[in-house]
Amino acid sequence: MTRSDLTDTATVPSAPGTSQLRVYHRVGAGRPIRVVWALEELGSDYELTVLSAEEARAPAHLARHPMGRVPVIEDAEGSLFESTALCLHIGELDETGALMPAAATRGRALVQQWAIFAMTELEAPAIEHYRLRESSPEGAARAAERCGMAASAIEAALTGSHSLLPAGFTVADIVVSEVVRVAERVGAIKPTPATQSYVDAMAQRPARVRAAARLA
Ligand SMILES: N[C@@H](CCC(=O)N[C@@H](CS)C(=O)NCC(=O)O)C(=O)O
Repeated sequence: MTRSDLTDTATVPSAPGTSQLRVYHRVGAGRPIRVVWALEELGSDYELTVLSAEEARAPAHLARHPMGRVPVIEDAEGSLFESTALCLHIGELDETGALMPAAATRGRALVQQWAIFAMTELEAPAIEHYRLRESSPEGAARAAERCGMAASAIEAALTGSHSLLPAGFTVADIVVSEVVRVAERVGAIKPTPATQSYVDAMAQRPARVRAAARLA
């Protein structure tokens, strides 16, 4: 892939035109920060393309994501999507293992467990809660109940610390803390002080602050 293949959208280069990795974001989208945060934690070189809503629905982006969504990453081999899958992939690519315990270890399994748990047991019902809030208050309440159970499980895993794994910060903390923020924002949960303290600590990590600034 050459840079000229990528000029169909507004581009904000991260470093002088050398990166093989591109992240697609859309103005106002909440999930791309997960991917950009992981890249910033690793000091990775990447470029950012910010799509308009119209560009996200255009054939060029539908070829990257079948539903025209973000985040998407693209490298010389092609494009990939799903924020959590992207975070796990980025963590795995890093040879230092800074964000991801070694393959086939209990630590790796726990990272995958919490990342998938957050997406399926908290983010999905949180979105359902939001969608049903007017048409079906009972359905919304049931979804919020599921969210509350998931949030309790996360809090129990934290055991007063600021990482899900006892060994420290991993990709799981990126995904889980961002999903907790989504659930709180849509009114599906009210985080306990312990969970809020975790989310606040995650938000203050320099890499997340840089990621938020890049996407602003
Ligand atoms: N499960 C997907 C959800 C992606 C998603 O819904 N992204 C939003 C922005 S945060 C989007 O592109 N929405 C546009 C649309 O729904 O058409 C992921 O985690 O990547």
